Amino acid sequence: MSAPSDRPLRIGVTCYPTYGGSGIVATELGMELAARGYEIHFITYANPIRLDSGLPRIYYHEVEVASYPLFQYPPYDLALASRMVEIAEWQQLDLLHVHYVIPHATAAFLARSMLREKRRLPFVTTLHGTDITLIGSDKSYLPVTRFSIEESDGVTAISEYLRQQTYEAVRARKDIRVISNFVNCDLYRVPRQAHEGRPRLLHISNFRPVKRAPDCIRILARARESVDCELWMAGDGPDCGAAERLAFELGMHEHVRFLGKQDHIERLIPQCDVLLLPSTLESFGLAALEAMACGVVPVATRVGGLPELITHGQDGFLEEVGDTDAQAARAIELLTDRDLYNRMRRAARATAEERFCTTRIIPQYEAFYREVLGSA
Ligand code: GMT
Repeated sequence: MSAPSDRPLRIGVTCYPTYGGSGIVATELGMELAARGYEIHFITYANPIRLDSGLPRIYYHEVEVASYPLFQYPPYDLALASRMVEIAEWQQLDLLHVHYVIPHATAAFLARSMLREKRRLPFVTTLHGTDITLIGSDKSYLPVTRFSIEESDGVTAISEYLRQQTYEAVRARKDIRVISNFVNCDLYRVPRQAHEGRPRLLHISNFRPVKRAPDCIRILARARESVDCELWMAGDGPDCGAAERLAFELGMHEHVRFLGKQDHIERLIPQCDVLLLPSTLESFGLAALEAMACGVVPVATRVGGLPELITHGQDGFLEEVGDTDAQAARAIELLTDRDLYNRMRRAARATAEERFCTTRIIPQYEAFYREVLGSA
């Protein structure tokens, strides 16, 4: 069977649906492709967050994992592979696109192998970050991570940093195409009017230790020595309690709002001025890009793929991990120097529009699918 050139592709998408940036990117990519005429079949254990299933050409197929007294660990990856096979056959899928290596690329490899005699089912794997830098580099998963990458019909990474890491930490012998994360610049917009109330810092994350969420409280405390500002913390996760406790300890609790998980982050961001991203590591930093598209200037750390997104002093600031004084000083600069702030917010929006808008990035995925189908 050759690559279908006369009709939009039918793609099966697997991601972590409820948690983290990789699921968000997978979901938004699926919706963008569906809007361009593709048929998108999400094969996941739950309905992906941010998925608008009312959209045409979007389908959701739940992966059910049967439990059995013998199974101390129910084998999700096997249930996923079986479901991929089933959906590929029923829906005549052209390819699978899996996000995050473990176990999604491994399950896709299994599905492709199971269908070998009947039909072709190539799969594309997108690397997002911790699948390489944490899980993939851990010795218990390294061999299967390397194998699953090398067996993929096509591999993409969300930044040049992550591509290099995959070669260095996982020693995968595979061509890896860098296709950056993206933002819909029509949805994420600069507000026409300034928001009401005090200047506002924002943090968005899943509050895993890698995000260093409590640093945001320290930055707020230091910034408040110079500016009467407040902090909004959006999202939920393991460090949420620690951040809240620290807010009380530092006497900041009246100046911080914990908002929990947000369905419409594009409505929240424009109500803020500065995004704080003090992470130990970010392979890309999607929250920073979404903020930039809304003209909210990021103060982030000089790690991973962030320098590929943020040009220090131009469209955001980059400081060292843990140096909350330096990060606070940048926030103060932005909140007190109107000219600087206006210049940087325009530059941030321009970066989002000119380099990372869906109109630029989605066609790169479309071309990559055709390439993979042409050569698989
Ligand atoms: O840490 C997260 O936010 C979740 C994690 C994931 O793998 O689900 O995010 C990674 O992928 C995001 C989307 O591509 C990137 O924007 C994040 O930088 C990356 N996180 C890390 O590298 C720690």
